[in-house]
Amino acid sequence: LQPVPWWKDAVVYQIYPRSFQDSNGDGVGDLQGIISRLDYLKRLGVDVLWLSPMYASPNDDNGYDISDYRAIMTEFGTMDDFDELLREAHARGLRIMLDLVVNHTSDEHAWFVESRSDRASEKRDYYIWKQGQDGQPPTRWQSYFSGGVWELDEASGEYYLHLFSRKQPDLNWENPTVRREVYDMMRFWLDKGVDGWRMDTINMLSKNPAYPEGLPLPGTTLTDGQPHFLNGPRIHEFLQEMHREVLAHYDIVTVGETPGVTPDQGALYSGPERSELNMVFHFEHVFLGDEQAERGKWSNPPLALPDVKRVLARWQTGLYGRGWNSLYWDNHDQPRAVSRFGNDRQYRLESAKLLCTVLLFMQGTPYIYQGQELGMTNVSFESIEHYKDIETLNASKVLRDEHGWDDARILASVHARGRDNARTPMQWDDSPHAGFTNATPWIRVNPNYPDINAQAAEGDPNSVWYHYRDTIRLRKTLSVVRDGTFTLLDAEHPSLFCYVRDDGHDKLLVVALFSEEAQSYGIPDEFVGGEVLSNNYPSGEATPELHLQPHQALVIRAA
Ligand code: TEU
Ligand code: CA
Repeated sequence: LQPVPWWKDAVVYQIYPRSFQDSNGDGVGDLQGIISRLDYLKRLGVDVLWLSPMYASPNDDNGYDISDYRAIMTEFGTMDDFDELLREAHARGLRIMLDLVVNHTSDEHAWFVESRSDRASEKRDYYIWKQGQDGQPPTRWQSYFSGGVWELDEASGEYYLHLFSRKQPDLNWENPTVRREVYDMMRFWLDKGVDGWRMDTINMLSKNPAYPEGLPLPGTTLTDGQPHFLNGPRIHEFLQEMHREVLAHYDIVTVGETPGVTPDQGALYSGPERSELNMVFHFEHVFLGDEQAERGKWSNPPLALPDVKRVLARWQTGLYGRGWNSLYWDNHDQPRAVSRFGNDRQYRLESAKLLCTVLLFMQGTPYIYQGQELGMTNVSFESIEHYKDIETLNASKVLRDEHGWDDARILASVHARGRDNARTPMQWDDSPHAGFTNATPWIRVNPNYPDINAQAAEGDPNSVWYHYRDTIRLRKTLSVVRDGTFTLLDAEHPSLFCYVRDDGHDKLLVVALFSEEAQSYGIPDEFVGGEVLSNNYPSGEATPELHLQPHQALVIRAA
């Protein structure tokens, strides 16, 4: 029987360094700021800290455009600061997971500068250069940041590919020298003692070599190229090579960010016998309905709980015994969980705790995003001028200029689904700028920080923070959460999310009411009279008929 790998019992906390804690008064978060908050993270009880990119970058996409993989971003500090952070984290029993961004680099990376300088450059093939035809780009694929994916380089008359911004040219993974450069860079960080990788857009590395045209997208001249660069023909070959060359030689954890995967594909990436990754992030729950919507996520189609339940249940059962799930509601690209899936007005506390319970009792490794443990909410800046995210700024121009949306409609979309919702500064206390900085922050703080901040939370036993701390502790005492089966109950119920975990010895029933209307619910006989292990309300017994309060979530152990 294989020993259980440590990451199956771990809880990961994602830090977006730019917005976590400023230590030197320039309004931008930094590594020394993270070091000053390690004790807070230790108290919360998390095990692994995933740092969003802290490498040298011009910050066109806030660090996801890397200009030197072996240097620290100037704003974040120095390599000595990083070494100190790693040492201080390890001294507290905390592991560090870095962000691997190797589908693309910054256009200011020395490799690209050389590649672009001359068609005969030996680094020309580090990137993807193609001739257009009749003055048109090779394909009309749409970029994730609006516009096309091919940028014309006047000097050579050739186009280079960028699935994201034009300052993020895609690396050419068909080139074995590129792959070797990446593996060397990974060893540089792993030899320092780094404990794992979150792998950015990792299922985009292998493109269909024919670069076929994509399917027309409504309301634009662009096409959907995703079928030709997601989960491409050589992706598993590349990941198995990365595993053989690098990953297999370290006791680390890996999670692939893989938009557009099904559970079956998830099993191919995360199956223990696959020698690829330990788990992946899918996006089916956070992008529900967006693909059918006219303007994608900006149309913000309404969420129906049965659809969310169906997706999560499919991943729980689809990977059971075949792979491993990551569990998340929130990250630096998504709106705040309590605003998207909960009720961030009169039931903010109850629904933030409910989301914690529903997430942490499923099978998989949970990922908590900075501020989620406080029930931080979306922000509603009154003007697009206060937004910083390239995805939002590019999209708002297209929505206005090509689709005629007025400012109010654009702002409503950005308020609901913009990535800056997750990037307003971490709210530490009720001092100016929420204790994030004593300067002007790079992005405005959410004005609700006087009520929602870590200092208030740690001073209030009824806070969301204590529910996260206690639920993390509780989950670790229950091996049924790691090993048990998952069975969804009442799949079609419009407002109740109920599931059972069972490992043959222990059985748990999770009941969560995603509604502000009180509701009754009859529980299976085996749970009647059982111990209530977790409850986000002061009272609630395991009676045959539960009388649930708005956004109440309970965990009952079979008697
Ligand atoms: O995101 C990959 C991705 O698919 C993005 O399009 C994201 O899902 C979308 O913007 C959500 O609206 C990764 C990083 O997480 C993101 O921050 C980067 O901007 C992107 O890759 C490019 O590196
Ligand atoms: Ca700083």
